Formats: sequence, structure tokens, C-alpha cells
Amino acid sequence: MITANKEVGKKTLLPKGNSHETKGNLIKVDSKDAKLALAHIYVAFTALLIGGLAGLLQVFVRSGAFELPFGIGYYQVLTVHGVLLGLILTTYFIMGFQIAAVSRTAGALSSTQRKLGWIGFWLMTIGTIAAASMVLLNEASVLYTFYAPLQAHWIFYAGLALVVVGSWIEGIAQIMRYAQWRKQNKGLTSPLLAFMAVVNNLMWFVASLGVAIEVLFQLLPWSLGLVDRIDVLLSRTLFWYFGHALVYFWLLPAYMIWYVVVPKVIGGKLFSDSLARLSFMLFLLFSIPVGVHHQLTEPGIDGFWKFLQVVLTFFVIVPSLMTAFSMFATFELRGRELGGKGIVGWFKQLPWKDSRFLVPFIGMVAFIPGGAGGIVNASYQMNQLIHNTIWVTGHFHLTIATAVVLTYFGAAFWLIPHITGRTLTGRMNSLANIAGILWGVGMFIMSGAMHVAGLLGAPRRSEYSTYGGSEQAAEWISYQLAQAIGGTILFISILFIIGIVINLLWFAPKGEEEFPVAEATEGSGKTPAILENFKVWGVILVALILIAYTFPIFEILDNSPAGSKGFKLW
Ligand code: HAS
Repeated sequence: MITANKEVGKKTLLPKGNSHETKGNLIKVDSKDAKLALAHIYVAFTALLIGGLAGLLQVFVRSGAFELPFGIGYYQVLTVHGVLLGLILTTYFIMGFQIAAVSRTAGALSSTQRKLGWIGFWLMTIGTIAAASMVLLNEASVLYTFYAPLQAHWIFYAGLALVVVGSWIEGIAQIMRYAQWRKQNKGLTSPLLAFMAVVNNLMWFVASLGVAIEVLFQLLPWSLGLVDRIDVLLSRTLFWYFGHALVYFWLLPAYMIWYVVVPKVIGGKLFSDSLARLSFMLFLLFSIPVGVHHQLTEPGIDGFWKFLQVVLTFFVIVPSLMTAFSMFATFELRGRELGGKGIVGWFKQLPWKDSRFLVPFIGMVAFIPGGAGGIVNASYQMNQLIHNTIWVTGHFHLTIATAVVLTYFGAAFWLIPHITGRTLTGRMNSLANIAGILWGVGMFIMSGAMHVAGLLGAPRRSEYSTYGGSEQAAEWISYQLAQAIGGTILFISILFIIGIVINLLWFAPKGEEEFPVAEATEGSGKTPAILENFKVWGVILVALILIAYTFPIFEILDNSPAGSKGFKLW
């Protein structure tokens, strides 16, 4: 079927089976899929507001200048902050964005796929309400990593399990749509965004098996009183098998936006489709067999396996370096196309006033020190300097809480109006830019202070009162005040963002906003079919996981003291 692809203004081969809605020159996300995506956006931004408020309270408490009222505990607030922002905002935004992205690029979901999407959404939402209720009742102040031996009410674990199961079902719906596209278009390269969403879902399935086993076989029986104790090292190892891939589950949607959306926003093209697909496949391979780099200081895992996973961690840095290269190339090509000359002339040509570009760009810049900090963390002996210090908190506020979430926000500024049939006005665009800049400044102050205080030995996850009197603490206090200042600026930025989201949902003028999708540059070559051969990559993935984890888990089980019920898992 040859159709005029109005979006790029030239004749192209449009794949079969795509039931795209179009309006004027725009290809729209199907309206029923749009509703499903929008439901996720509501929950995500509600989580941002409440989680952000908890974050503000927390930096105040740590500064020592503020006490929580009504007997609310520091760890309770910290759990609200981590769970709502780290787990709920992210998972909902990712699922909503990916559903919209698959529908936009591979075509509308079938009614079965959409039903699965809604079932997943409601399971996730019931789970979120259950887990959040327990946290609010102070029955689950176990932080977002819910490490044993901190114990929560069983409803908290069951709630989080529902969130994971719901996200699996939503992932299956997206994969089904992609598989349908490939069946109908044999021999054609699939739409890049849909492919990327599939890779992220696959990684998520394989990774979340670890936390599913931990919750089902350890935490739930223990919190229900069926067993007296559990093997803490095993539970942490299962958690981190999942936990490091979790950070890439957050990152990959941001990379989808960097690779596919941002180039279109600046009027340019994707540097190379093959390079983008290869980097995603490398993430699929190397995101999982690296979790032990969070456990480098833990006894009970042999140094050899720690070293192996450190080496594998250095492999997972490669696709990020490829992404940095690709983004620089995209920016430079576009800047020169617009007449930019010399070493930096092209840089000035980029659309600095467009929030769809500027806000994710601030995220990209933050990812340079964020990624460098990650390399320090992963560098075996160096990890001993920063482990369990507030440096780590600084690291993840640059990565997830700036690079990733600013990219999500930048995307929300076109995605929400695209879905609601409204437009981002010039005024809202300027407010969005201000919010992005405030976020960058607030985070520079807060995260910078966290990094320095961490190097001076300030612990993470600890209240002022627990070390307030010590000599060393005096050195840390000024940095804690800086954190409170940065945190306040961040909260102001959150209020701006929530205001913009409310405007885009209900008050912005009616109109059409584009869902930008870039094409690859001419001459970047045909994408090799191997990059879509999931069987080949799947085999390598399983092999790497077995190599990295079989012996450590075997050794943990073998050395585990038998619990009172005599079963070694506990
Ligand atoms: Fe990490 C701890 C290692 C990336 C999140 N990390 C954490 C924790 C979180 C987290 C939440 O090895 C704390 C967990 C907890 O609660 O205990 N991390 C790494 C490494 C990377 C890395 C090697 N982390 C991330 C990302 C995260 C994230 C991404 C969230 C999304 N991390 C660790 C380690 C620990 C850790 C240890 C444990 C520490 C401990 O002891 O507890 C790498 O993936 C980083 C690679 C990234 C780069 C940067 C590439 C730069 C790009 C931007 C280009 C910019 C452009 C703009 C184009 C190499 C792509 C143009 C700019 C101009 C100026 C023109």
C-alpha cells in the first residue's frame, strides 16, 4: 500500500495494518489508546506532587532545622518519597508513554491488546493504593528498596507485586502489537520506537523475575509469619539482580525520547537507526548481570564474582557512550545545516527556546556528571569510599531525578496536549523552560552538596539526630543546608510543572500538538536484520545471567544457615 506520508511531505511506503488516525498533517495516537495513556499520566503526576512534597520535608529534616509533626517518622517520609517517585511516577509514565509510542508508530492496539492494557493499569493502581496505604499507616517504612531485615506489612509487598504483574500485562499488550506489525510487514524494519519499547519490556520481564522470587518466596511468607527468618543476603542479591536493570528500565524511555523525538523537535534526523537499535540490544544484554556492583562491600559473595560483575558493568557503559556520540552528532549535523560554523557555531543554532528540546537537554547535560559518578561507583575499590554515603544519593539525583525525569517532563509537554487535543501555548512553553532551568539549578546545588558531603563521609539514609553531635557531623551540616536550599528550588520547579500539566490537561486552548518522530539520516544505511533477531540476543542474555549469577547464588544457598523450619531459602 503506497500512501502519501503527509508528515514528511513525500511518498513513502507505509506499512500494512497500521490504522493511524490523522489530523491535518499529523499522525495521531489512536483516541482509545490515548485514553489509556492518559490514565497513566494522571497517576504519574499525582505521584510527583506527593512524592516531591515528601522530598522537601526530608531535606528539611536532614538539615536539623525542622521536626516532622504528628509523630510522622523520617523513614516513613523517605519511603513515601522513594516509592512514589522512584517506583510509581516512573512505572506509570513509562507505561503510558510506551503505549502511546507503540500506538503512534506501529498502529492502534487491537481491542484485546487494549483490554490487556486496562487490566494491567487497574492491577497496578490497586497495588499502588494498597502499598501506599501501608506506608501512610507507618506499617511499611522500609524505603524503596525494602531490604530485609526491615519488615513491612504483607499488604505492602502484595501491593508492589501487583504493580509488577500489572506492568507485565501492559508490556505483553505492547509486544503483541509489535509482533502483529512484524507479521503483517515481513522483511521490513519495524518502527524504531515500537522496537525500543519491546526491548525495554523484555528487559523488565527478565529483571523483575528476581524481585518476584524475593517477594513471593521470602518477604511475603516472612511478613505473614509463615517463616521466622529469611536469608538476608539472598534477598538482597535477588533485589539487585532486579534493581540495576530497574535503573535502565527508567533510562531507556528517556533514550527513546533522545534518539527519536528530540531530533525531530530540532528539525533534524536520527543519526543512525542501526546504532540506536544496537545500543538498546546491548542494554538488554548487560543491564541484568551487573547487580552485584551494589553489593561490593557485602561479605558472602566471593571477590571473583564481584570482579566479574564489575567488568560487565563497564560493558553496560558502552551503549550510553554510543548514545552520547549519537546525540552530539545529531545536534552538530542540524546546527551546521542551519548555518552554524566553526567548533561551537552550530551549538548556537539549536532551538533553545523550545521546552521540548531545552528541558530534556538539561537532563542530558546532567547525565554527563551523573554517568561519570556511576563509573566511580562501579570501580570496585573506589566503591568503598562512597558506598552508603550520601554521594550515592547525589549520583541518583543526577541520573534518575534529572536526566531521566526532566526528559519525561519535556515529553509530557507535547504528549499531554497531543492526547487531550490541546496545544502548548507560548506562555506555558516559557514556564516549562523556567521549570527546567530551576530544576537544573536546584539539582546542581542539592546534588553537588550531596557528592561533596559523601566524600567527607556523610552517611545516606540517616537522620540528623543520629549523628548530630559528632565532630565529623559539624563538617557535614553546611552541606545539609545547601541540600535544603537546592531541595526547595526543586519543589518550586515541581509546582511549576504540576501547573503546566493541569493547564495542558484541562485549560490549554484546543488544537493539535505533534507527536514528533524522527527519520534516520539518508546514507546511514539499511538496518541489519540481526538487530531484530530476539532469539539470538535472548540466548546471549540467558548465558550471561547464568555465568554471572549461578555460582554466587549457589554459594549463598550453600552457606545459608538453615532457618528454624529447616529450609535453606529461609
Ligand atoms: Fe547508578 C547506584 C553504577 C547509571 C541510578 N544508581 C545507583 C542508585 C540508583 C542509581 C538509584 O557501580 C542507588 C541504589 C540504592 O538505593 O542503593 N550507575 C552506575 C553506572 C552507570 C549508572 C556504571 N544509575 C545509572 C542510571 C540510573 C542510576 C542511568 C538511573 C536512571 N550506580 C552504580 C553503582 C551503584 C549505583 C555501582 C552502587 C553504589 C553503591 O555502592 O551503593 C552507567 O550506566 C552510567 C553511564 C553513563 C554515561 C554518561 C553518558 C552521557 C550521555 C549524555 C550526553 C549528553 C549530551 C548533551 C549529548 C557514561 C548519554 C550535550 C551536552 C553538551 C554540553 C553539548
